Amino acid sequence: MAGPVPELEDRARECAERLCAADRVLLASHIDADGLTSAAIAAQALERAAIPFETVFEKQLDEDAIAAIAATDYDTVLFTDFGSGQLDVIGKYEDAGDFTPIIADHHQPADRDTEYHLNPLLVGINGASELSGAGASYVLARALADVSDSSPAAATDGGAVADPAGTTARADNRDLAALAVVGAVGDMQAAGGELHGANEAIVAEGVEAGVLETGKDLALYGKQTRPLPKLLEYATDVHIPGVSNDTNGALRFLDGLDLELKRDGEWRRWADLSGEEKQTVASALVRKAVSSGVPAAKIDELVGTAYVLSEEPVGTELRDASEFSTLLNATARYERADVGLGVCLGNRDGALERARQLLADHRRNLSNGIDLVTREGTTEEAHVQWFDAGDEIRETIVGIVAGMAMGNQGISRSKPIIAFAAKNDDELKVSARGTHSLVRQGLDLSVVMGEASRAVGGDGGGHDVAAGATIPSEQKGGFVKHADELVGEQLS
Ligand SMILES: [Mn+2]
Repeated sequence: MAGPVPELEDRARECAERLCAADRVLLASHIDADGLTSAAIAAQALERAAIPFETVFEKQLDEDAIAAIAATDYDTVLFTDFGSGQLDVIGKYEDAGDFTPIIADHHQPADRDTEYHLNPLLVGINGASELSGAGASYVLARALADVSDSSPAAATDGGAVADPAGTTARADNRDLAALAVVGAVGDMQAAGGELHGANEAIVAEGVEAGVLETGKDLALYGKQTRPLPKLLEYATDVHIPGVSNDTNGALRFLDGLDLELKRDGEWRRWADLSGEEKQTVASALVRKAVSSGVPAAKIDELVGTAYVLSEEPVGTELRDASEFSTLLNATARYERADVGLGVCLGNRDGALERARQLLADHRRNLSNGIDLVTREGTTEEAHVQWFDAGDEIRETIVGIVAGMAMGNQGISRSKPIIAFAAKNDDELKVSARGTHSLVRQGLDLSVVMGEASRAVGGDGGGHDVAAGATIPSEQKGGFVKHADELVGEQLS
């Protein structure tokens, strides 16, 4: 049976055969939306193949985490959404006979290889935009269904099935494509509005299996769960004057459309609208953008490909890949991987309620953080501005807060913003955010964070527009000075 990504087929089969030969498997995965969906896909595939397993999650697969894994009784360890970049360390334990690693990852491999290694970068597929960790895990899951003989329908080749999402899709694990798409979307691989490359092949399998629907739709976040006015008000990727960030403006815009906005006293949501009603809103929104002078290229971004999980109830986060991944990230950010995994595995009562609570808490934390930064303001240097949140804002969200606060009263968008938060007793977490306009002028925060942190005995990196570092607490002043100089050189 051909898998969704032919280039990875041989590797996937070798990994799957090795898993089938194991008495039991330790499944280790990263804690984020992609890592959680990777684990959920692998867990279901192992279970269906009747391979006993246990799951552990790590925020970072560092030396200590790998040592702890090696110290368990497991002889076979399946790493998902990490492992490739840590092969130098993992390899030492492999050499010592502690365990056999099997890796399904999409990050840059370290300078060492291993026998059971499934990674798009090894076969010329882009791991940042064409296949996620969940995608790699899905490729493995498909191969596992194929090689494991405990799956009764694996011997048939599909054929005529009345219920496409039924037993055949389960038997060959194609139903897991929906989670693979949530992982890819969570890893920002749908940048530009849609998924590409190997991801597209996975989407096609999900559609065929009856678990996914795709189509052009408004590219706003919250189509399933947000009341219509909030959907428009909170959508700020494409700024539409008089609607975005404008409570009354969004209401006035909708009022002018001659649309049934409420039903039974409740605001309707995008997902509740008929095709015709959606068309009415979308056209009016585009007209409003045009008349407000929004550039054509930005207006194009208002429409994108929506990935709908067709088996999930309408009006829930789980039905929209983007909302689903946001929910998972909220569980990950507060180190509740158990909750995120539970949601992925279909726990619709306890886990889903808990995840919603974590997301609500997360939003409140963000909004409190933004209020705090806006109230206290930033310290301006020649080329950067900064603030120290101490332990008032969690280090896991301080970067998002910094980015969202930019442009608020007193917080300039013409200088990058650097945020400090306590990481532990002697280290600070540093998060830096810029704007796309500053990047066009030469800003590269990945270089700034890397060089300035290493100059004071820390380490860091990231992307041009958003980057981070960890530094010794007493080095804050020196770090700011270095960063300010570096940004000055980049923008000169
Ligand atoms: Mn990933």
